[in-house]
Amino acid sequence: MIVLKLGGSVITDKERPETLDGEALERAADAIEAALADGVDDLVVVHGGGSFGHHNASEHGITTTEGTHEAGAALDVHGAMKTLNQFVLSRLLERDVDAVPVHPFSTAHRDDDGDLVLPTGQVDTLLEGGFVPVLHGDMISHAGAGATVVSGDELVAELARSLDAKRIGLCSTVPGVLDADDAVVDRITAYEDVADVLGASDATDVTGGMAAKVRALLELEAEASIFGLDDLESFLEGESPGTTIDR
Ligand code: IP8
Repeated sequence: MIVLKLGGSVITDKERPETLDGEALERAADAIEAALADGVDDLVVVHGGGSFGHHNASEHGITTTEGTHEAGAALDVHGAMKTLNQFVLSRLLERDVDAVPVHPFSTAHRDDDGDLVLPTGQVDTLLEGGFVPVLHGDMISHAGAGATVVSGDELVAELARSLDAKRIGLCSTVPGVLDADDAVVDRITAYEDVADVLGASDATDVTGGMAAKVRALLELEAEASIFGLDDLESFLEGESPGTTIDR
């Protein structure tokens, strides 16, 4: 089973609110279509927000730990993410990929410790039925805090754990984690390897950018790859492009 995250910054124009990067999304959908035609099965797709969701969350002061008790605020973020999800689904459906949505707001929550609880029976059953479940960063209920943001990266980590993923891929705007000379770091086995080169993300990102991605992936048993859109097809075909994260 492969868990693939399409970074929000890849499929949207992150500098302009609620703007798709149509060409990039088409390319990602082409790569997924090609991989499925080549016999890849059991694929779960997760996408981030990019210019959808993050701006709304930021305006309402909502993060992964600071919640809201206002339905309007929660639905503002959730609605933006559902809009982007619909774009992703439609590009996949146009290519006869049997993509269906799974909205975390309706299925997941954070417990008293703030830990993500994500039931995966639905995703598993969809996979058995030959579907490609497509999840997304979203709002989720949070014990004691109303509703907070859940990032696509958190969902990837939880799906990979629960469904025992064989491969995890994060398709990013960069060809991997870059070192101080902008060269791709081949392999990361501990956060300290890259702590001094992972700065904060430039644009509004309430869920922490590359540093959070690396930290989340380091907690997983399975090997993960961070790579650019040019390498999406090769990742889906079994190669390990970009940066490999393996603790
Ligand atoms: O772009 C968070 O997903 P991410 C999306 O994967 C929201 O961090 C709701 C801000």
